[in-house]
Amino acid sequence: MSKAQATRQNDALDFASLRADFPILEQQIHGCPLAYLDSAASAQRPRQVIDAVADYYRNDHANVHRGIHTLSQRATEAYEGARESLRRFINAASTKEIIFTRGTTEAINLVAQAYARPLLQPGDEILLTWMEHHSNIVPWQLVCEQTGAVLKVAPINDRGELELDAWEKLLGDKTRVAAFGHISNALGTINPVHELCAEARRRGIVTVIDGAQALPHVGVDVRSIDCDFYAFSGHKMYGPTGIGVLYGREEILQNMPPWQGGGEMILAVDFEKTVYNELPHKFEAGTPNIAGAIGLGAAVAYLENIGMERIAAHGYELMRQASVALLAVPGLRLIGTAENKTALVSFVVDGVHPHDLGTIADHHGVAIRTGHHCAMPVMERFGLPATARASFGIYSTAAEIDQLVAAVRHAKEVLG
Ligand code: 7TS
Repeated sequence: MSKAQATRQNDALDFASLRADFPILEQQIHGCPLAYLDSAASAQRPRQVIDAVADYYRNDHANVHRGIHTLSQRATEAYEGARESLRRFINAASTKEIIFTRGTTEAINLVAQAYARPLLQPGDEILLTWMEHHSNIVPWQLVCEQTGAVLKVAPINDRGELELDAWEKLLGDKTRVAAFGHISNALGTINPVHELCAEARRRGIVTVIDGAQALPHVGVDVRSIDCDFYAFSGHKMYGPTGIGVLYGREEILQNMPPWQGGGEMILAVDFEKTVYNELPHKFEAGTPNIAGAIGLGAAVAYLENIGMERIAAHGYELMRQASVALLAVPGLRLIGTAENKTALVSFVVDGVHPHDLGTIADHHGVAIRTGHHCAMPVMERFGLPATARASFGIYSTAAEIDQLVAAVRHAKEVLG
């Protein structure tokens, strides 16, 4: 065995041992070991995250930023400590740039309403791509309806890659915002975000990146990417649901009006005038998801401990193995074959509806997502109503890929 092979094998063993951190994976479904291959929809949580949330509720819970009593101080420290963990994780310049939201969806809506809406004039343009999740489409459509701005959409090729020349040509004098995903949830494509942001920056166009699928799989450095906004969700990166982050460049956030009004986001209120709180609190109206932020901080610590480079290599390797194994099934076609791709496989099988495939897979203990994956334009681009999608997490194994392939072969036998 070569040294490289031995390292790979050791790494595979290490990753398999991580499974013990995820209690939910220990169960059987329909008498088979659970193969959870739906991490792109929501990843599972390790004990470390579950314990951090439970410990917080058991020992430290109180409202944040308000009380001088001990519990409130502890809760505030833990909440703000999580913000610092997230700042470090994505290499933001300041915790003022880390706004806690409910998730990616809320983060993008915040940008559309508090950044874009006051700025947009009729005829201004917002540039999207054909591979976006609905949460990076609909908030922009809403703001277009409110302002008279128009959406432009850059095409993707048959492999599911963004057509870069076409994207660049669509950046015009009227483009105010370019919004794009870092990694596609329907295709697995990794977009060249550094290049896209550099091109937009040259033209003074603000960039908004949907990073929901990137944070769990690749190291993200917002200063190296040089984006203006970057949105992501905790639950896809092994943290709790109902918590996520909007990163925004400080100088832009400073000049934006608040989005929602209420407690936490003010310094002083009277009926004539309200003085808004400083960043990031200006954008966090109301009691926040304190336990969620603390759980997300624990998820970041967990990921940092493994190392994002190793995690990226693992996700790529599982995608590669699954692609090879699935392509050996007659009549199976992969949807999304980008050169630069990771951590999931979308596919269709001749004569088998993806939903039937999903049901049969479940009877084999295999959890996959079937449908349009909240990316209907992608389905339209490939002329399909739906695909089946297996998506991987740090706990996913080669044995689960075998289980998936056996389920697909069985579905084909029964239905194909
Ligand atoms: N953007 C991308 C690329 C996503 O994959 C998702 C969720 C979202 C945004 C929305 O994230 P949320 O946490 O605000 O809901 N994607 C999926 C999926 O692929 N299957 O279920 C949800």
